Amino acid sequence: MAVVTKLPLSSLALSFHLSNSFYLNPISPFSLLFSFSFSTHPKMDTPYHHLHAPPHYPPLLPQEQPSDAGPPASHRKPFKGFAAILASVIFLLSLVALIINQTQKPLPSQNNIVPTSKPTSFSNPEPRGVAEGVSAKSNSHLLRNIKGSYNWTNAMFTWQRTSFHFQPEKNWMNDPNGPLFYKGWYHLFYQYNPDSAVWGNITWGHAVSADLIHWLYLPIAMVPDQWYDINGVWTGSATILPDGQIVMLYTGSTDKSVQVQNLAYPADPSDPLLLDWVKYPGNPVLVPPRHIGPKDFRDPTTAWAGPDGKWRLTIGSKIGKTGISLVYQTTDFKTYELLDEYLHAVPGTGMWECVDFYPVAINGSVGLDTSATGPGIKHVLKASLDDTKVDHYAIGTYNPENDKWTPDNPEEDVGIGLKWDYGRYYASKSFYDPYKKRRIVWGWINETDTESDDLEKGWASVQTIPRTVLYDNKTGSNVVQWPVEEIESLRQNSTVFEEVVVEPGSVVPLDIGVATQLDISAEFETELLGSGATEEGYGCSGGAVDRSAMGPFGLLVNAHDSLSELTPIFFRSSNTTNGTNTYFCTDETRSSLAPDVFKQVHGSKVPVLQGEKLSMRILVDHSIVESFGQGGRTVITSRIYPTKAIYGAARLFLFNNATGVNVKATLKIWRLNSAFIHPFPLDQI
Ligand code: DQQ
Repeated sequence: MAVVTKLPLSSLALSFHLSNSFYLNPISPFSLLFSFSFSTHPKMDTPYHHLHAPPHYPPLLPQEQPSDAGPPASHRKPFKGFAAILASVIFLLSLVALIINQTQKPLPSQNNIVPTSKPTSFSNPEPRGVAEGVSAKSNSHLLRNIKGSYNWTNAMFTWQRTSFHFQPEKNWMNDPNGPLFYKGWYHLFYQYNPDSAVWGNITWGHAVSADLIHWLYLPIAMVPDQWYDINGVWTGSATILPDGQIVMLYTGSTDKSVQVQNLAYPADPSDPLLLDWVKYPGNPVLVPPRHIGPKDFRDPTTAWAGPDGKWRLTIGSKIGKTGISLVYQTTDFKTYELLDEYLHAVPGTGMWECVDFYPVAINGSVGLDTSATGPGIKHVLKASLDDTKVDHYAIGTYNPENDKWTPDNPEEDVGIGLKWDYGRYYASKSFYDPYKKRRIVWGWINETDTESDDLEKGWASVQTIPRTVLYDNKTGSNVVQWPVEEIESLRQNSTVFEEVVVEPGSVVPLDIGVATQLDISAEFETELLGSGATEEGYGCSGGAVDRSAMGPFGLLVNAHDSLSELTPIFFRSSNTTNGTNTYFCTDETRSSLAPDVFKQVHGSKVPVLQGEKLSMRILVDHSIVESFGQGGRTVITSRIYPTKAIYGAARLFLFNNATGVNVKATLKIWRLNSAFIHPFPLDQI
């Protein structure tokens, strides 16, 4: 077991900590002490030479008000109350000063009113694609109130690029499109602007991989060159017919910006690289039905075969504020019949983009082909909500007789219950991998910086690590997502830390050297120090600094040694009158000193079953952090923009901000190699 020693703080730090601790945690004796790991005794699978006595680290204390995630903390703390009163007084004084100031100026006459000027800090705050009715860079409303911009350096921008995630060499990318496995290659297509780092002129970028990790860029597969897609070759899906033929259906934005569905197929099916694509001369094969808005009809799914042998596919739309999923039947993918009934509809959820619909086995560790039905199978319905830019899903039952799907739990229906990923993630798409008999899902990690910063750095967006998806037969209420096993081929030397005790209010460095490319597997046990009294209402919303008896605790990734920049990934439990609730969260509020990036607290409740230890897996790849709680029941992706915790200055820590538990952490941390992601050497074949 690691030795953890408590030492008194230096006098300056002591007064700071004591005063805050008094307000934050009047009862905990531990808040008066400062703990640090004197020696964390890592066990090394490979030799490791940099173990040294760590410097002192103060506990994490509040700095700024984080944003919303999960239920709000119900306990108002004296410090917060005092701060609120102080803020109100300052506000009232400012108001009085403003009124006095205004009364000294002449009032503008009615026809002399000067329009309020927009904040000038961003050269181009309006995201592209909104006018077209599709998502694009969707954070401008979040950034609207942020003042100031940061002096980014090329070194900072360069560091942000990932080493084992898929991203194009340059320019803008959004949704993953038509993933498939064909003649030994995994194909990924993606929404891509070949001309700029902002959304527009959308084509289908194309890359192939033999293992889903190392990628080779191929020439653009489809460009907007027909009246029916001249405003963009938008999102679509592949269906592989039983005879091996590939059918690609995609949305085209026409010369009049009407959304239609088009058919394309490989020009040479014997080409494993599927380099050339032919657009069906009879396109479009589907136009918006009369009751559907011309800009509310997009993103056809992979088709599945029904018991009558006909193919079905579903397309997202909306009627008023109700998100819907239209169902079409076809035998040849050229002519279609629209069914009267929707696959499903949920009031209040708005436009459904990028619908995904597929079966999952109730008992089993393999994925299912999209057409599988029968006993022992449930169906996942996923919609990307245009209004909120969040991917939601629900598990339910599909009736192939009437092509309707019913959620298992109507209170957790699509768009009002589970999120596919609680972080920065959108427009996901799955496919069945017949080679390894698994279902794999891709998602788009979008940026939270400004468009002008994207233009400056010359690229925008990253795809997640492909994840396998399985029904969670332990809980019966969610899926589990897990990075594809091939990611393990990047693992280099690992360091093991066993049973490191992290006491309340402490931050413990994990001396693994540079911490920018990591695969972290961590388990946590807690030892109650007090009575374990019930506390209602704690979630993720207060972030990593909102202390309560049983949390938060976890890891600080991409953390600077001074703790001026850090990204906590943590659990927070509380004993409520209904049992123990556990939340899995990330807190981006201190991830960057730059003011012009949007930073949020993300997370949700995570099911923890009797006898299970709390566990998390984290993939750190420079500015992307993918976190999997309890075996992937709750997943959170972050795109962060550190300014100091980069290159050799990015470090890893354990922290425990709980006031009433000791935390015992056991970790295995692998350094990950970079993936090989380069243009395909087409001139050599
Ligand atoms: N992105 C595509 C649309 C889709 C949206 C356009 C989702 O087809 O609805 O780039 O991000």
